[in-house]
Amino acid sequence: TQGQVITCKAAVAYEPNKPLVIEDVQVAPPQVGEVRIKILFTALCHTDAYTWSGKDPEGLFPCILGHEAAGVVESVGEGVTEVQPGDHVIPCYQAECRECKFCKSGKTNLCGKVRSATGVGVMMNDRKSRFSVNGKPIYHFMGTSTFSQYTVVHDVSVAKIDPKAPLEKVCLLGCGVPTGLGAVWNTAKVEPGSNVAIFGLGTVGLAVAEGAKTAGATRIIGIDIDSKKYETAKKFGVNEFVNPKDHQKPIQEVIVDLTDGGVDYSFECIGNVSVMRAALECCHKGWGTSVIVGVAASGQEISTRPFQLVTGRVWKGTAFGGFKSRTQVPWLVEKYMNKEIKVDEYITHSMTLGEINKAFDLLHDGTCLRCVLST
Ligand code: NAD
Ligand code: AHE
Ligand code: ZN
Repeated sequence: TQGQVITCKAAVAYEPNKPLVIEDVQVAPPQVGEVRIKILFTALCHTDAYTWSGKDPEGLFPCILGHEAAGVVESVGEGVTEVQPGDHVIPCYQAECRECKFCKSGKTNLCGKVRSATGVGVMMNDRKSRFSVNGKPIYHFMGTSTFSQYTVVHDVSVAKIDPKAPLEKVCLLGCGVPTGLGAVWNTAKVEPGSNVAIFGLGTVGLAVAEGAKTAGATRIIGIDIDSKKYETAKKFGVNEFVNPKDHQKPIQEVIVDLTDGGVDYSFECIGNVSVMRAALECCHKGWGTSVIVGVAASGQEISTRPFQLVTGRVWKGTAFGGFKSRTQVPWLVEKYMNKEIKVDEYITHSMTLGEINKAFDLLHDGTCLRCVLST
């Protein structure tokens, strides 16, 4: 198949919110600096649903969504040196080129090399898509497009992993789990003995809890409007639970009262701007730090009294938990293999690519954390 167009099945999003269509898609060979991957497993993340909803200003249609996956390299384009056919890999929506201003800064995991292309659904080389259906181009998504049996990505967006790792599990290390762990370890840098509040107990919030527990946090307060979330959350380290619906007072006041003035760290893992405000305002005066992890829709804005920051609270955000993707995803895979981090526990459902619309329905059902599709 090397050097040839591959025809395979992919789930195409033609329009916002219209059911995805399983199509025969043509996948062009990888060009210079590109890698064609046979995707074996892909999970669904809330961000896929967000873009599909039409609220993402970077959402383009028709496109192939999906960004949390694992597979095997099928072929590589000219100049690709770090992976070869047969390598087991995880596509990384957050690239790492190790050469750009961002990568060299030592201050961020964001990479500037291919972002201008991945934000508009094309490849860097020729600003074109490698996907088409009957000659009509289909946009890429987040530089990954994993809801497809084959995809083409930039070489700076591929992490080569241990071939012994179970791909049906470690696909989760492409987004949600690292994001939560890294928000705690890299972005907030939670110290032992800290009090932590986590808003939203989906996969990302639970991974924050796991990260906080391993960082030695004492009180790990989970906040969710669905009280059923507490049972599962306990297994990830949440040791107190608050449902905002059980209280008359604003949730930030409830947390401040519970914690003698506020928490040391809070995390917003929902994508709701009024909760982002509450998450900041439940932080302790003088040092409390709030990390925004949730993705909010186009047009949404955050607000608070500047006095909140003047009096020492800190507002931050995180993308992929601050992890350097190509370097650290393989390290996270090793941590999983050594049983130092959970992955299996986040997988509540398994289906096939053909059942993807059913899997999206599940995403809005409180019982689903991650649904893994075999392609
Ligand atoms: P999810 O839908 O599984 O979890 C959200 C949780 O929030 C649910 O348990 C829900 O009951 C709860 N919730 C909803 N409204 C609430 C409210 N007002 N108060 C309290 N709880 C509320 O989603 P997920 O997959 O865990 O993703 C969470 C967010 O993180 C999404 O916005 C996603 O797009 C974003 N995300 C960001 C990054 C990043 O790199 N920054 C990476 C992955 C995901
Ligand atoms: N296109 C969206 C932005 C979405 C967003 O913030 N994405 C996160 C990852 S979410 C993964 O589930 C991210 O990494 N952002 C950094 C980046 O460079 O995109 C919008 O709203 O514009
Ligand atoms: Zn995601």
